[in-house]
Amino acid sequence: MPEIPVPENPVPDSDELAAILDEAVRAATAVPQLSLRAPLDEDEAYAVQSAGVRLRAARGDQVVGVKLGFTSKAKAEQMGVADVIVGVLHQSMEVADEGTLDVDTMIHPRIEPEVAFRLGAAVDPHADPDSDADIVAAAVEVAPAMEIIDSRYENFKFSLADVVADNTSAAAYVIGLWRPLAQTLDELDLAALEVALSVDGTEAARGSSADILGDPLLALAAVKRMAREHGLELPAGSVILAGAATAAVPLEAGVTVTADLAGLGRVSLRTGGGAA
Ligand code: OOG
Ligand code: MG
Repeated sequence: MPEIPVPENPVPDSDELAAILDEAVRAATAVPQLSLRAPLDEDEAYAVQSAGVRLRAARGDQVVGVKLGFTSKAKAEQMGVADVIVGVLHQSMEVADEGTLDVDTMIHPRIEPEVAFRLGAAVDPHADPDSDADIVAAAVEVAPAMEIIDSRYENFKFSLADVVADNTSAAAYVIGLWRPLAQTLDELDLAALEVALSVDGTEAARGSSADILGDPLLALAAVKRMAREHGLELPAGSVILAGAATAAVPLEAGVTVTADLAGLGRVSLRTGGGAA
């Protein structure tokens, strides 16, 4: 009797799934949601994310920090997804303040105003798990920021596991002037900054830094917890994006986008690309 052939590896492993998303980035072409081909739980989704981080790192694209997603209601409602998620920022994603981002390298980018922190010292996410005192003390700088997200999925639609696997849609970020955090907290209520996002001078979104977990400083505790749960490191110098303060706005070619976080400062970028 001939042997019945057993299908080889019917469920793709995390490296294979990460390669699909990595290719989608490189080709600037959307792919179907991974969850449509195979069920993906949260741990598997983070395994795909870290396989993708390894692919980038192998190309010399260093990890520079982490970002939170869905820390604001506006974002969670916009995307229909509720839990806070964490992703990884790479060096190649950085755009200089007032710099130019070529949107032709992206699929369907959106932009959102954020608050950024920088760690002056390493934080061990496993040390003192019930306390955030270490990460709050380590966060020495704060800055206005914008994140450019670009889901690798068709129609920017995904499940929670899909978006985690897709490194939380992270695509690019721009950071304004860093300020010392301690001094800033003496002068400003970081939890009550008016946030406005404008495109070519016209307001496109408005919110408050309170929309980020009630207080962007609380993002630090969330980052420590998420790093512990999902195996991320927090070395000195890490950039932390606390999450968007408003819903994200589609990013077109040939515009200037500015985020104004009253009192903290402004940050802007221009977009290149479009039909030449
Ligand atoms: C996921 C990323 C969410 C934020 O700041 O809430 C995020 C997405 O909306 O595609 O970065
Ligand atoms: Mg974001």
